[in-house]
Amino acid sequence: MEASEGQKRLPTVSAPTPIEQSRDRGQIDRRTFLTRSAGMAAATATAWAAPAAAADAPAGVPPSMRTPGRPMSGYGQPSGFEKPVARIVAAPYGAVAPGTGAARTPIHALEGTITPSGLHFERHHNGIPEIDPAAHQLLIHGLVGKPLAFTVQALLRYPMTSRTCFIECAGNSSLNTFLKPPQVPAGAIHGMVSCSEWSGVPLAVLLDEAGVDPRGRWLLAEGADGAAMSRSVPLAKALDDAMIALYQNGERLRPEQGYPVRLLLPGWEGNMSVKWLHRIKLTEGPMHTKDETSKYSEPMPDGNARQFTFEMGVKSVITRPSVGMKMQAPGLHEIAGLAWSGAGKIRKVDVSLDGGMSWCEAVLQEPIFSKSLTRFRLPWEWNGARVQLQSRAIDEKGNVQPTRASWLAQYAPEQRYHNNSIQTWAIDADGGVSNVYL
Ligand SMILES: Nc1nc2c(c(=O)[nH]1)N[C@H]1C(S)=C(S)[C@@H](COP(=O)(O)O)O[C@H]1N2
Ligand SMILES: [Mo]
Repeated sequence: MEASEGQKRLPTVSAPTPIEQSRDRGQIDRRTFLTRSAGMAAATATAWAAPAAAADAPAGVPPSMRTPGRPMSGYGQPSGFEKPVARIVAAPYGAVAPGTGAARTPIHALEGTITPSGLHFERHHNGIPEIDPAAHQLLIHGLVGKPLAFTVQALLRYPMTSRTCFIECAGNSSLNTFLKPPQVPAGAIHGMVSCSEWSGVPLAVLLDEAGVDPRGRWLLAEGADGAAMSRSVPLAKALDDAMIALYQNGERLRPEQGYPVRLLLPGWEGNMSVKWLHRIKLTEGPMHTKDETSKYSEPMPDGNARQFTFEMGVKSVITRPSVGMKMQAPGLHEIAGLAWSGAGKIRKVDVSLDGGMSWCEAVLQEPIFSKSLTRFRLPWEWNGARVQLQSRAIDEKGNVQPTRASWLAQYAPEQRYHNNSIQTWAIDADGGVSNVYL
């Protein structure tokens, strides 16, 4: 047999070469690490996950090579081996209103920056309406020269544009405002954020056709769902980068994301990206709808409330390691996570192993898009001791992600929106990960 012939050992598997450590907790100087690992790659002498020693012989012939594979299909599905990757559904009103609530993206189970469409988070105020595109229209009226009604077919004829951006619910990460830190996966806490490539028609083009009256400084956007979700949007945003989105990651919008038409306001609180959009009315001022008074305003310590806090703050979270994972063994690991800002591009992400006392700069994965999820990574040698992992994002406008204490201090005690504060994951000597408040 071939396998018995060459029993020579591959030179691949050896303990990781010691690497200079900038701190006693095992934080590696990134440049040193990267230079060395590049050199070692050629010599194939680095073992991140201690692969088993193998004989220097051709691999055996697995069953998959002995038979033809299964046929093609019209629409691909994830591997059956990956079935547990699913949204985390929370329906707080149960059977009374099963479509009201949220289903979060399992960000801890994903890589890269684009959220698969079937895993984009869902947030509905009265379920997902079933809308026949042939019967649906988008009306632009109010303070315009000429009210216009666009069929979906008409919208699809316009020149389109594509852009990548995140959508984040203002209520994302509100679990971390509870008294005790919830011991649930990162996606269950921070998964009301997702990132897609959206395609559609710039709202500015349609407004130009309707002709905005100079008195029209705001617009009301209303959805055709059972919640009649509606928000007031300043005209400046509508003319800047607002999109009438028709496609998501190359295919038509998913019903959960607003099929057949949604408003997309990049970087602004998800609530304003009105789904199942059927009406835009130009107005002189904001309408103070139920969705922007009873909700999506933030009570302050002095009894006043902030209203129209449109932009989502600069934020990051380490997705690996995080709660539910276990460090297999001391040695080389990659810390990986997501950063984003409603103000533009992410400029820098720092990682701390000691609960924010010292910081090391992570590597940002290119390309970095404005108002989009950005992947950061940091190679790290865990020595088996307890650490407190944090990440802190800084955006191109110089905004810095706040600590939990400084974020909380801005608001009345029960305030839960716009929580962009720093997340701490503690890793214990047994490799278990827990959520801690610092
Ligand atoms: N018509 C309508 N639009 C809506 C909502 C809704 O319930 N109805 N939910 C809003 C909220 S609160 C958020 S966070 C985003 C969520 O978008 P997604 O479900 O595509 O992730 O849609 C917004 N647009
Ligand atoms: Mo939301």
